[in-house]
Amino acid sequence: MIENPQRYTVTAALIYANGPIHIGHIAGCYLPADIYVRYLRATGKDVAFISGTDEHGVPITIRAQKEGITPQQVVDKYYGQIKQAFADFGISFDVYSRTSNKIHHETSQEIFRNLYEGGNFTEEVTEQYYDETANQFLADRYIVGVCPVCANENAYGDQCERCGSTLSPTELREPLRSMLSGAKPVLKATKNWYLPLDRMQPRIEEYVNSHREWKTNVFGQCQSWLKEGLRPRAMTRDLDWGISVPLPDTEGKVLYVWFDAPIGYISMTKEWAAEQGRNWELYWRDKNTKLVHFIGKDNIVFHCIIFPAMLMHDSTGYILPDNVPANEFMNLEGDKISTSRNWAVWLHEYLDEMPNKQDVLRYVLAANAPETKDSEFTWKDYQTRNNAELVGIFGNFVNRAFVLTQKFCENRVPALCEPTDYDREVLNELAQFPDRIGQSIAAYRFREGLMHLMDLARLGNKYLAETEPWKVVKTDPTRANSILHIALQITANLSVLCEPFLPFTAQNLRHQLNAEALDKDNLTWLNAGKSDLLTEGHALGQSSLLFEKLEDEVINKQIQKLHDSKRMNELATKTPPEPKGEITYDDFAKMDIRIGTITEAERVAKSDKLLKLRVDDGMGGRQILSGIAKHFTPEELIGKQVTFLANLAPRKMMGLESQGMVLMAEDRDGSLALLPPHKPVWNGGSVS
Ligand code: B3M
Ligand code: ZN
Repeated sequence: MIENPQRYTVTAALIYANGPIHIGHIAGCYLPADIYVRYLRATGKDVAFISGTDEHGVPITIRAQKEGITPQQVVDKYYGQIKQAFADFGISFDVYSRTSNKIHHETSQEIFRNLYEGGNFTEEVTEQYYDETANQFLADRYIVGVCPVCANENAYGDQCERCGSTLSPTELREPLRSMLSGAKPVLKATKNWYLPLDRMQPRIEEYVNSHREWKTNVFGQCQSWLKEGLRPRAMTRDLDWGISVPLPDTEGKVLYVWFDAPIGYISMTKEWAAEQGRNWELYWRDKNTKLVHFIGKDNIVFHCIIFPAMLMHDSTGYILPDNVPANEFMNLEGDKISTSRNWAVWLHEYLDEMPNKQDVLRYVLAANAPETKDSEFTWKDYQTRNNAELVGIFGNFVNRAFVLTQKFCENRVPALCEPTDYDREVLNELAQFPDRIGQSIAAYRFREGLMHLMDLARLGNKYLAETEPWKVVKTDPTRANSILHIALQITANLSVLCEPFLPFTAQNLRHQLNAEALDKDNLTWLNAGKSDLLTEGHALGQSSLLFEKLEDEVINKQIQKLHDSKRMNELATKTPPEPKGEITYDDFAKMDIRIGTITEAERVAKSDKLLKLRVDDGMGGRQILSGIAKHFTPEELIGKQVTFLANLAPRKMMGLESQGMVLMAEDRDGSLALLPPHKPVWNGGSVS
């Protein structure tokens, strides 16, 4: 671990540009990264915060196939959307770029060449599945076959979605068809370049073992890979979407997406540095630079083993990741977040539907971040944390400090007089917070840091509750002023210390404190902890509530939306019932089907299913019992024409006789529909 770095290169995973981002991505990776970087900047550190979209690989081509557009169209569409959502959410990247840029292609090819020339690849000819109709080798995802574990006939070459097994194409019991053309895949020889990780293991092991300070989940995962023994991994693939391999006779091959993607951090740093007139090499080659990768847990091996292996074998001299504080996953309302099942809270939709509530989501996701184990987001918890914590603790304290100052001190910061012992105790406590919060953030314990921040607001509330300035003012106005002075200093400290977590609130609070009229160094992290952030006599700005209470209605709407989308999704995959066996015309002609009108309808006592219907059948009327009470109210049926089976043998139900059966159509979602003729016809008219 680098103890006193001169500068920081902080990266957040390059998400595939094949769909929008959801709260799981944010809680797992982008929010912790942003909190960390904002804290570094606040403490005056030199930091480059790098991210962008990963625009290569099979996930992009799959999406293109699904949407019926080209891979280029896919990445163009999602790059813009993702970048905008991050910006609106206050993720403060220094650069947000893309791996389709020229500089990235060049940088990736250069590193590939460096490794090649250094003798760090092995060439291997292997048999890979090939689609003879599409004239293409097939990525694992494009091969459909029989799962060796559960016999599912629609398993993919990389995974069976029925039983969840991770597979390789040769493990499929039988490769049945190519997703490109439907043809049966055949094996064909092909040459690719491999990173001989087996050979490189000792050096990688030494590197990983020098980082026992890594989070247990991260270190543990690395150890288990190493223990199993690393295997060579192909760094080129037979695919037509990606960066071409910078070697002769490699047509139809591209760099493996996990080779080029992490290099994106480097090429994007180059873009940023060029724009800023800085030297990118300081951020990637200087030993005093601390390199930190924020990612989700599914990317650990690539960032802790494969990328470092590439960097350490490139003789041009790169630094290695100093830390990879990967998080676990965040679940949603009791279920795994799933893009394909549309079980997610999408960031761009949240920003639309909950305007100006970025910090509420940032707060809830940070308070509940999956730092050490999977965690869970629920809208109820979101509501409670907003109402009880942001409104009830943070907002409440700040609001009281402002309102009392307006009331008793003409909205100016009053003087501090001789502090009492209790004042001193509170001020001493206040002085601890910047370090306390900072240490948590620096150690990647963001939940803990946020808890400390809220403790400062709690301290403020407690101080006001115990000193009661609104009472004291009647007998000792000087003392009341002094109390408010301290309360305002706590407020000013909150505005500084909340910034990494709640940047919009920090901005708002600064404005309400009229920070613009203060010396610009006053409200800074380096100054925080002190009790003179606000000068005596300083005029405060106009105050307003920082947070507002969220009513059940708003929350229930979000919950309903989630469940609706899940239902829609389930319905979309449902198929009509299996066909029944053949019948003859005579079989059909035996049925006496007729039209009638329901003239009376009522519930059958003691049954929650049955309705008793009176049907005008043109022959004096009849009684039919129908198990549709859950679908219709009696009132809505009266007067409706229906189709019914007239010659069904009478049956007794709940002691009542049913003379026939009303026919219904069943919809995809299980709801029922009556079958009236398309124009009114006479009762008793037959259907044939
Ligand atoms: N694109 C996987 C993902 O989006 C991959 C991350 C690359 S980080 C260099 O989860
Ligand atoms: Zn399976």
